[in-house]
Amino acid sequence: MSSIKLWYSPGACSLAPHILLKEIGVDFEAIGVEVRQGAPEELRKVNPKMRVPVLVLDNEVITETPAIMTAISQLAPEKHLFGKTNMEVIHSYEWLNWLSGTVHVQAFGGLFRPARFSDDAGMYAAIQQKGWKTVQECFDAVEAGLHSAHAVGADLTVADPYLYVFYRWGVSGGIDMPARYPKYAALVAKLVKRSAVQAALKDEGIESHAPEVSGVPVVRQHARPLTAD
Ligand SMILES: N[C@@H](CCC(=O)N[C@@H](CS)C(=O)NCC(=O)O)C(=O)O
Repeated sequence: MSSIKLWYSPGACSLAPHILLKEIGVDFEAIGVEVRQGAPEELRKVNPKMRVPVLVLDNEVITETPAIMTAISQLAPEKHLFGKTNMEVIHSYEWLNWLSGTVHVQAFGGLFRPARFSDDAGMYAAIQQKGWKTVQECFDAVEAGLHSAHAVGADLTVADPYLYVFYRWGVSGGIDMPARYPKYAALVAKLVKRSAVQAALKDEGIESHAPEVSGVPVVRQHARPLTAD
């Protein structure tokens, strides 16, 4: 592979593949754009869907986070980023599909981007309220679905950095994540110790939003649900 490029936006879902590229230790170019107020026009030439992340391997353009994670994993099969056994691979895809389709698009999409769900601006508040409720239901499901410091198996897989993205968004939204979701917080506390995570955060110029090792959260705020990351 002679050229690897990742289009990302600071703190967006693209943080997950950004971390994975650091994990596998390849040289790549990280191209930052800001999408909070909508994707910039320059993104259209590489992804007509106007979304990050976008991975470009030589001349091959890959969009959609689960596909991008699959491509990164295939660059370093020895890292077993989808797990070591067939069942771990299956569970990794189970997490990816749910995180991408339900947690991101349905829950946070309703909260941050109500215009995707209705052309009637009068509906936005109701859509955001439902999105906020769904976010918390999803976090309850994450907490119930975690049984160790990793989402799948005994080591890091693609599910861990993807879960981290939504943990950060939960903190940004004012949820006391360590108090309400201690297993989720423990996964994040362990994850952020990795040099790959620290390097990706530094590149993106963002805070970790991770709990202190002691379990005392860095951020304690009252619920402030209707803000975008
Ligand atoms: N289905 C896509 C969703 C990507 C997506 O929605 N990315 C957000 C950032 S987290 C984005 O680019 N938003 C720009 C916009 O909505 O204009 C994936 O899984 O990669």
